[in-house]
Amino acid sequence: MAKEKVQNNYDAEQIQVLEGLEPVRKRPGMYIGSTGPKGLHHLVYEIVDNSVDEALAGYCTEIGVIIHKDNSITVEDNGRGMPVDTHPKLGIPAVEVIHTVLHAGGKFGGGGYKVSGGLHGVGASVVNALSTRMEVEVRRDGKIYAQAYEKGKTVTGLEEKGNSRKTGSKSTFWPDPEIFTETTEYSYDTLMHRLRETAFLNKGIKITLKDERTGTSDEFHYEGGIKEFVAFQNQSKEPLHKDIIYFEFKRDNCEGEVAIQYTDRYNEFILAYANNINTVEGGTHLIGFKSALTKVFNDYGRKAKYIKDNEQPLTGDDVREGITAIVSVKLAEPEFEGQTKAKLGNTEMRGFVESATVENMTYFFEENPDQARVIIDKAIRAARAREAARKARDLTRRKSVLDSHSLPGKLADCSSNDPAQTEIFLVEGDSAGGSAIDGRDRTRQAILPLRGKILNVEKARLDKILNSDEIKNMITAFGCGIGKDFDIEKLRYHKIIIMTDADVDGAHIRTLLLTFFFRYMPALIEQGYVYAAQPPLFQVKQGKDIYYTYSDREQEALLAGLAKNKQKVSIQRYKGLGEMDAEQLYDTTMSFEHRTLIQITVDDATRADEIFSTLMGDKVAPRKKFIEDNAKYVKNIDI
Ligand code: 28F
Repeated sequence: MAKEKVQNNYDAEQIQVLEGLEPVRKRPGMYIGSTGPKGLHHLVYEIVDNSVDEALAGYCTEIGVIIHKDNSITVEDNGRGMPVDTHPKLGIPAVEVIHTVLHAGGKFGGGGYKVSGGLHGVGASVVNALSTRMEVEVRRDGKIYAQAYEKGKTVTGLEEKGNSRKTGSKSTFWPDPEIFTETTEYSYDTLMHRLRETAFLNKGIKITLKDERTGTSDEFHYEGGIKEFVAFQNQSKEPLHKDIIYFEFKRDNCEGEVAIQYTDRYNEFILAYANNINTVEGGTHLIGFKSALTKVFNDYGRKAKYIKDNEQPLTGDDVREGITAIVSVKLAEPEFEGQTKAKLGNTEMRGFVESATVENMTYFFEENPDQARVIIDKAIRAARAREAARKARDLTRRKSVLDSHSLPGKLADCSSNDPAQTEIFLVEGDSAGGSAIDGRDRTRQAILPLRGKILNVEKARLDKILNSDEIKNMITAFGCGIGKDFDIEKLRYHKIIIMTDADVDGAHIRTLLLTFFFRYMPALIEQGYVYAAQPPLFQVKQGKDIYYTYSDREQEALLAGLAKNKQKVSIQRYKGLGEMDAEQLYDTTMSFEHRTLIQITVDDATRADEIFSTLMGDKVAPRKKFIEDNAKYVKNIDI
């Protein structure tokens, strides 16, 4: 009697095949974070990460990314080529498993490990599920194979297309507009920044990006890896010492590398990565790095008698003043924690990074006593300034200027004290400030007039910053303190609206304010409390009708529309807020129903640090280049 064959012990992969990729299309946010622009760009990172893994395994040296005119994307590498042999259990080619089974292609079963991360390696199958079409081409074993999918479903067999002596993988995908309802348009800038970062983090890989919509292209190839990353981040700062400190370290199946260079700045800029993922929430590797720095500075500083025995030890803030550093670790089983899974949890990584950093920093200081002296001196000066700032703060606190119950005289506060309902306008100039005070909604709108330019905090230390009245008035009015004292819960207004003239000076004041917020109250920007008001550019009168327009394009459209009435129009171009009376200023720029506010956000701290240190720093060449590179994005410059 033939034994009845009961097949009911499906393994995980077979169950996944049965389920298909429907779960991904039902809840895409679970797999790529969001279906907005960030999620759209994650699709590219997922595919690129597979090529990066092939490079880290030692088989791929070049990765090419192309944005096509129809906003489809091609990623190509010169690795071994995805396997095409038939999967023993599923009876389909390995390349098809990789693209149709969720969480399949746990890349390297044995020796190597998957180190690049995207959203922690959800892989090509998710990209496939969220694309209307995906075409894959594999070159290996002297042949060219191809297969196509639509919304995650296989639509062709694995076909042989011809012969080739080269090896590698190429994927082209068309993001599904049903999923990416906000936009399916790729940002060259966004991809360029991430691909450059990836090239920095994986030394030796050549990554090219080409935009067929514009003809723009870039190539990133850094044999120096994160050492070149630090040099790049410091290009518009003054380095404090000649050498970029660099060391790498390995243990079992973990590896790490660190690059450090101090500059004349006062802020700290440290990027920490785990498996190429920017752990913006930090984690054990960063904790280990920071504690090692403090230990080495104090040990070496005391031994060299730079720090007297009776003097207080240097704090973490002191030793990190002016630091630019990249800490990058790669490990087999990373544990990502935190709100956005961007915090490394592996406890062993703290000791791993700490001991390597203590050993290598001590070695560098002992081998380069002159550079060590300069670096430690800066930390000692920072400690003294910290002391001075503390005294200044205590002093001002005694005068109770900084805390909120005695508000600065210049502040015209609002009557409501429910932060969620209230907003504060930072207004350039006393005349506009006066109009804003007269025209405002006194229940919900507070006005703080700013007299001219404020201090450029990019090049000033905290004790100097606390001497500026404009800065002190803002700190007091906001009520949430700054730096280490900052407490977002104490913020007195949930909208901070910068209202400056629509001219170059107004833009400069806005930039100075944003530099101050970004350096000393970053959470205000990160959590979306900061806005820029949009004053009108023109007032147009026709008969008794009055119109306001906010851009050249809007102005042209309005004039074209009014031309049909065959009636004279009079046009006034506003040169500054002060030209409007209180009622006009309120109606056009402040009123809840008519105004337009631009919310200030920081998507990428690396980028923001680059922009602020370039624009606000003291090196002219990088600033000139930045402005030339970005002038094309500026809408209305009045030359
Ligand atoms: C355009 C994106 O996806 N490149 C890839 C490889 C190479 C191998 C591989 C990938 C083994 C069985 C899991 C080849 N030969 N570029 C890419 N290149 N995946 S993805 O293997 C997949 C794993 O399934 C590869 C020998 N070993 C590995």
